[in-house]
Amino acid sequence: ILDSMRGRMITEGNHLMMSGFREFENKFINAERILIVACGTSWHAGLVAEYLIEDFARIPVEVEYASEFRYRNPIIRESDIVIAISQSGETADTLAAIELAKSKGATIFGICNVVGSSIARTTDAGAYTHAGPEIGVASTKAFTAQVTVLTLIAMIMGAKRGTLETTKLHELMAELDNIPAKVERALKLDAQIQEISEKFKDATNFIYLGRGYNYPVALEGALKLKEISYIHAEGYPAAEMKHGPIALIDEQMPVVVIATKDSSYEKIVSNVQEVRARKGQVIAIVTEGDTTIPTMADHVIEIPETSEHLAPLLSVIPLQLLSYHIAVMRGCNVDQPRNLAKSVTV
Ligand code: F1P
Repeated sequence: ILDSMRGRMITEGNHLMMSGFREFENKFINAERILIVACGTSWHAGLVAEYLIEDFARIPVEVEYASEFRYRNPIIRESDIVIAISQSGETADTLAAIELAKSKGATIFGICNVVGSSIARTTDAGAYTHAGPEIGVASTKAFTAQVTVLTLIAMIMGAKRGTLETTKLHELMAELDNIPAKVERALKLDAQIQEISEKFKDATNFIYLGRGYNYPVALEGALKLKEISYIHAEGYPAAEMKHGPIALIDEQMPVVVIATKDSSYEKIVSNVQEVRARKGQVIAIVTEGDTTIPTMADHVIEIPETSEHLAPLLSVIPLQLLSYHIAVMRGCNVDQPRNLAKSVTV
C-alpha cells in the first residue's frame, strides 16, 4: 500500500495515465454516459469512481459486475465509454464484458495493474496502476491504486468540464500529496487493530456500514473478511439498514461502522445509535479527534482527517488490517485463501 501511494506511484501513474488518457480526454469529457465493468474488489473501486465522476464531472455513471453484464442483454451505445478495472488484467468475466462492449462500438479504457496483461492489450487506451505485485490473492494495495487513478480521472474531467471549482480542485490536489504520509499513519494502527481482532476472532457474522464514499469501503471490508477469514460478512449503505438488515442485529453481531467526518456524519451518528439500541457491538472507524461517536462505540479506530472524496484511500486500511489479523488468528492462509485464484480466468 505504501509503495503504491508514494509520490513515485502518483507521479509515474499520473504520467502513464496521461499518455493513455490524453488521447481520449475529449471523449471522456463529452461522454453522455460512462459504464464501469469489473469484479470483486475492482468493482468496489468502480463504485467509488461512480461517486467521484458524478460528483466532479456531472456525467452519469453505471457500475456493473462484469460477471452479470456479460450474460444479460445490456444497452451499450457507440457513444459510451466503458472503464474496465482489473488488478490481474486476466479476469475472464471482465474480458468478456469488454468484448461485448467492443462489439457494440463503445470505447474501452482499462485500468490494470499487470503490464501487458490480456485486458491491457484488448482495451483502446488505459492506465496502469503500478501498485507492484499483489503477493496475496485478495486485492489490497491494488484497490488503493485503482481508486487513486480513478480519482485523478474524475478530477481532470471535472476541471475540464468546469463542473469542479478551481479552488476545490487545488484543495484536492494538495490533499492528494498528503495521502502517503496519512497512509503511513493509518498503518501504525496495526497493534491496536490486532488487539481488537482478538476479541472478534470467533465471530460467525459481521456487518459493515458506511455512507457516501465510505459505502463502497463497507462492501470492500466485508469482502476482505469473507475472502481471507471465511467469516460471513455483509456490507450495506448505513441508511439501508432499516430496510431489512437491522433485524440481524443483537449482542452477537459485530458491526463495523465507517463514520469519518463528512457531510453525512450526523446521519451515521443516528445509525450507530440504532445499532447500540439493539445491543450490537460497534467497531467505529472515525476521524482523529472525533468526540461524539467514540462515546457510543465499543471499539474506536481513529484515522487521519482528509477530504471526504479521498476518504476511501484511508478508511479501507483498518478494515484490511482487521481481516488480516482475524484470519491469522483463525489459522487461515491469508496469501492463498481456499477456493480463490489470483486470476479468475474461467
Ligand atoms: C477480481 C477479483 C479480486 C479478488 C480475487 C478474485 O480480480 O474478484 O478482486 O480479490 O482475487 O478476483 P481482478 O479482475 O481485479 O484481477
